[in-house]
Formats: sequence, C-alpha cells, structure tokens
Amino acid sequence: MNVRMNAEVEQALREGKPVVALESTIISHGMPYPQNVETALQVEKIIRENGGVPATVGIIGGVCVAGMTEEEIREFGWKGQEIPKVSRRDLPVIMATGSWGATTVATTMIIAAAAGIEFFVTGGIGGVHRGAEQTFDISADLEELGRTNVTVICAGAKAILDLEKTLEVLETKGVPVLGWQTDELPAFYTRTSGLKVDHALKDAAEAAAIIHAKRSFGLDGGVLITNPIPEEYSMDPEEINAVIRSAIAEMDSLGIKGKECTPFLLAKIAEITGGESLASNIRLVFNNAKTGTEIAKEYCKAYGK
Ligand code: PSU
Ligand code: MN
Repeated sequence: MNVRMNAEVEQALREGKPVVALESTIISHGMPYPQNVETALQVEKIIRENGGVPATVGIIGGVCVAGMTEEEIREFGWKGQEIPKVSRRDLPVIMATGSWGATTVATTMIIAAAAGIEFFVTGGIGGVHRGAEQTFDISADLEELGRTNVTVICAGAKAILDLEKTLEVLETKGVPVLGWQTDELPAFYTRTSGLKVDHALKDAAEAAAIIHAKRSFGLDGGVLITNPIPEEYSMDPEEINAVIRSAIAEMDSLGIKGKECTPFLLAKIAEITGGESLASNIRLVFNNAKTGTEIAKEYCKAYGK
C-alpha cells in the first residue's frame, strides 16, 4: 500500500526511533471545533516532548497519509463531519474517488501497519454496542484489532458500549487486553468498569516484552493497552452512566443507526454534561500520549534496530 509519510516520520522509522500514530476521526467526529484542533496539535507536542515522533493519520485526496501537516490537521478540525468517516469497508471508495477521509481506529491501524508504525495512541476504541444482539452493531475496530499488527493505547472503551461483550469479542479474536498498572478495564470517563483485563502491566519494559513476544512468534493482530484516566479528571460513574442512558434513548428515538451512532453519542454526551465530558476526554488523550510514547521508546530501545 502506498502511504505518504513526511520526512521526519520516514527518517525515524528508518532509524528505529519511536513513532506514534494518531487517528483523525477523533478530530473530525469525536470532538467539536476548535477544541479538536487544539487537542490534536497538543497531543503531537506531548509525543515530541516525551521523545517520540507523532504521525497523525488521515486520507488526503485519496492518498493515505501518516504524518499530516499542521494545515491538514486544522482543515480536518474545521470541516469536521463534512469529511467522511472511513472504516475498512469505505477505504477503496475513498481512495478511488480521491476524497478526503477521517480514519477510525480500524483504518488508522491499517495505514500505520502499512507504514511500519507499531504504536497508535487514541482516546477510546469502538466495540460492541449495547443491544448488538438485535442490531448486530459491532465496531470494525474489533475486527482490525484481531488481524492488524499495531499496538493501540487507549483509555478503554466508553460505557456507550457493552463492555462485557466487547471483552468477549476481543478474546475470540485473540487480542491481549492489558491494563496500564491496573487489573481493571477502565471505562474511558471513569477508571473502573467492574471488569478485569487479561494482565496488569507493571511498566513499559513489560509492555514492550509482551508486544515483542507476539510479533516475534508471528501471532498476527493488535495489542490493546488500556490506560485509566487520571483520577483528577475522571467523572462520577453514576452521573456519566445516567447521561449515557439518556443519550442512547434519544439516539434510538431519532432512529440513528450505523456509523452515525458513535459521533452522535459523543456529541450528545458533551452537550448534556456542558463540556465536562469533553474536558475529561481531552485529558485522557494527553495521558495516553504520554504512556504510549513511553512504551514506544522502551520497545525501540529493547527491540529496535
Ligand atoms: N470512541 C471515542 N471517541 C472516538 C471514537 C470512538 O471515545 O472518537 C471514534 C474512533 O475513531 C473509533 C470510531 O474508531 O469512533 C468507532 O466508530 P464505530 O463505533 O462506528 O465503529
Ligand atoms: Mn457500528
């Protein structure tokens, strides 16, 4: 696959330096303007300050890009949902028609893997939606984690999803779910979910060793590292769960389905909480950038060129 990389990303990969991919759907569909642009640029800065090279992924004029320019990131921000949200199934149409495309976790993994980038930091992954036994709505992110060789660092999955079923699917697909210094699956806005991860990571060296074990044995697929939101930014579980329930009820009453569900719920939750959830969302992405870069650096040091 042909991926446009910038010179810095290309050189870092050649020299075995830690490159960290970032997605663009979080910019266009996951947060409102202008916080989306500010966050995207700040995350890149945090990765740099911690010794990594950021590569924001997106599709520009039909071309897969790993390492968008600041101008391109700004354009994703102000255009927002005008830019199509692109999952694996949409990729051929977007490429062939020369369109712009915002990459989800699934497509960011595809493009990162094609570029040779092992690490990808985001906020939350898609998963099994509540009521999936009726709707069959299971994010393509889970399928991708099952097959594509990228490590994803996130804050767990939002409780807009059925977290228990999400863990079941990840198990079926052979994806190790690791907790960053915790044995409990974090639920995005909150540090706890009542569910266990497969393994609690001690430190970055242990994370790197697990990723290396999977790669060197040729066990294809992703590794999921779940990093709890820092205590000071986490939300009250009762409160956020009530908000989520009302957002889902409104989505159902409006008949919103398919790829519109997640963006609708994210915007609705931010609206109901008066921006409190957005502030938490931004903080957890920053925190993931820091942890993800630390792990990427450790991996390159121990197993890189
Ligand atoms: N969850 C979030 N923020 C996000 C997304 C999910 O907390 O921005 C985005 C990611 O790009 C993810 C996508 O890959 O939504 C999942 O969409 P769907 O549920 O339609 O697969
Ligand atoms: Mn879906």
